[in-house]
Amino acid sequence: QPISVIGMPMDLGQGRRGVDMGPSAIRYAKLQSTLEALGFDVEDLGNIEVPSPESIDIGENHLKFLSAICDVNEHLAKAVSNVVERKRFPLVLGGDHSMAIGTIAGVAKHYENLGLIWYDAHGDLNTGDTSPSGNIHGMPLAASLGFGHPSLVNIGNYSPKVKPGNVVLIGIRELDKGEQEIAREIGLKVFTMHEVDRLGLARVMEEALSIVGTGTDGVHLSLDLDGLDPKDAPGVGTPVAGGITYRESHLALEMMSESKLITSAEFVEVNPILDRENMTAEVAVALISSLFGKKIL
Ligand code: DIR
Ligand code: MN
Ligand code: MN
Ligand code: MN
Repeated sequence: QPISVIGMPMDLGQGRRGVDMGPSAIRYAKLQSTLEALGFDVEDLGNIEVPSPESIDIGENHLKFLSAICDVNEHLAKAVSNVVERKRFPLVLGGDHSMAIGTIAGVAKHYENLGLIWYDAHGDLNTGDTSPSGNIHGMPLAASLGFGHPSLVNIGNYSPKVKPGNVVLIGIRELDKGEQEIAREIGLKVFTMHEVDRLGLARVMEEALSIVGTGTDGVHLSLDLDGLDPKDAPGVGTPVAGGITYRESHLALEMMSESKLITSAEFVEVNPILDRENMTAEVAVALISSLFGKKIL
């Protein structure tokens, strides 16, 4: 299937500068030529326009930059939706994770029952009421499930985008109080680092793929680079020790590739300012190659 790349230079959803340069860093790490070498037809649609934080009002402190984030996510949703309509695979580069609200809004309206893999150190299950930071990058999974501020929940003019039973979280090792409560309440399937250690990543992926592949008609992958261990992916704004390794992550994406379930993907939170020699963007491109079927032999 042909691939369409969209850059989302979003940094309004969190407090550290530089993540707006993530899409450039991933392109600089040879994304397009790498995918073309695998035999794919790749078009790059460029970046969605995102205002710089200096140029706009931060608004309320528990939902920082709410109105601008909603505006740019509407634009992203339209761009992603157009790609799906053209029967191409949307590959979105970020940018902080608040952009997932737009990506998923653009994808989910084309599926009756979208599956969702949330690969992250964090649950991103906060709402304006539970968030300790007011950073909207900690809220996109909640918003996609229909929880939180109406403006976030209703991006694309419909809600919810996904059902709890079609979602798996992988790599989780930091949940705020309110996030634990909502995860339990709605019965989310969370593969924390405890399960990764206990079962091994292969077993976790088998279970995860069986959940998102049952009764669904498409699966979106939302991969936050901070799901990986900071030793392997240091260029992220909110690193958490004890993460999924580089090798385990390759296995995870190879298994996703073999499953043939994934119909859209985003790779987010790459921050080249915090990185070492663009290593995290290079990891993103390497993982994207595995997702698109790169084999060693
Ligand atoms: C924290 C951090 N749970 C928050 N979230 C992050 O601000 O809501 N998500 N870093 O990726
Ligand atoms: Mn606008
Ligand atoms: Mn995270
Ligand atoms: Mn995240």
